[in-house]
Amino acid sequence: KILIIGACGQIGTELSLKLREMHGNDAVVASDIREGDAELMQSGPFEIADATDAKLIESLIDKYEINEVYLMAAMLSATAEKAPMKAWSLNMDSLFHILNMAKAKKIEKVFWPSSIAVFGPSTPKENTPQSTIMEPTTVYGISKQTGERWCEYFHKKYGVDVRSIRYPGIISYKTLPGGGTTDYAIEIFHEALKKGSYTSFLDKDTALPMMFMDDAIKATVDIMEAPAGDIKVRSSYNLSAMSFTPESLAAEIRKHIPDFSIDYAPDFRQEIADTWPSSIDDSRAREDWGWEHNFDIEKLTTEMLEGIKAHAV
Ligand code: VAH
Repeated sequence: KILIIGACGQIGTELSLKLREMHGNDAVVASDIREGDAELMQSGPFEIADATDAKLIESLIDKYEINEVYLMAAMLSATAEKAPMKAWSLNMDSLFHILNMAKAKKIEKVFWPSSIAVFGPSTPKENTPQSTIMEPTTVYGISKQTGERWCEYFHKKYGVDVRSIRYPGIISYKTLPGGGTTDYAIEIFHEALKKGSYTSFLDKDTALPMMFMDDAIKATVDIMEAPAGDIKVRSSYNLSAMSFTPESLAAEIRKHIPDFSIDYAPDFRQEIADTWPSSIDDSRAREDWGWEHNFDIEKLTTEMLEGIKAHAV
């Protein structure tokens, strides 16, 4: 049985629904600190739980006889800069609890998401390699990089089967993201449909690695289903699908909404984005466990515009 912690977040929601579709509704326990998507809460077991409350998480693991945990709770980059210590405790304590439960053999397999935010200003920006200089300058990036080191440590030292991906910016329409630097690439679609215009908080030529949600879910399911021996990187895998700038995304949207206009008012998030890679070399994920992406910027734009229209009430 599977436990998702942070099941009401942007990725958690769609991941939980996908895992329920694959394994059956009762086999996937969704948990979060707050309530979320109605379909998610009604389709199977749901528990309110704080990811930092080790006792409560352990009691859920016992109650449902959980053997696999997806730890999706985290404070994202922009929000974490505003509450550094709170972000650090949420992002790190939740991970330690799960790694220690896996070490104690209470659970067999763990998924923990990392991010391209582990890289920093001294990292090669183009085609960033799997192993390279990593000097992250954000609280979120520091927590993800530290988390990666601990995942590898628990694997090497105690044989914990923990698997991880460095997600790029994830674009989706079902659940909104909570306080990331890549969120502009979601807001832009909503505003394009609502108002025909958008003011971007990142500058026009800020290129960042991005991915459509379906690809992110596929990667997560694929890495978790791969034979343990294929997962050779036990810190976290580089993962990539596309890279674009606000300007090139706006041009793509104009193919559907010709009058769409964009202007730029960079805020504190620009500084964060400037420290991250613009494109990622994910050949290790492709070689080791057969990663392949399906969505490029064209397909992403069509899906987003149609998805938001279909979801609007
Ligand atoms: C953020 N979307 O902007 C997240 C992410 C690629 C960065 O992990 O904080």
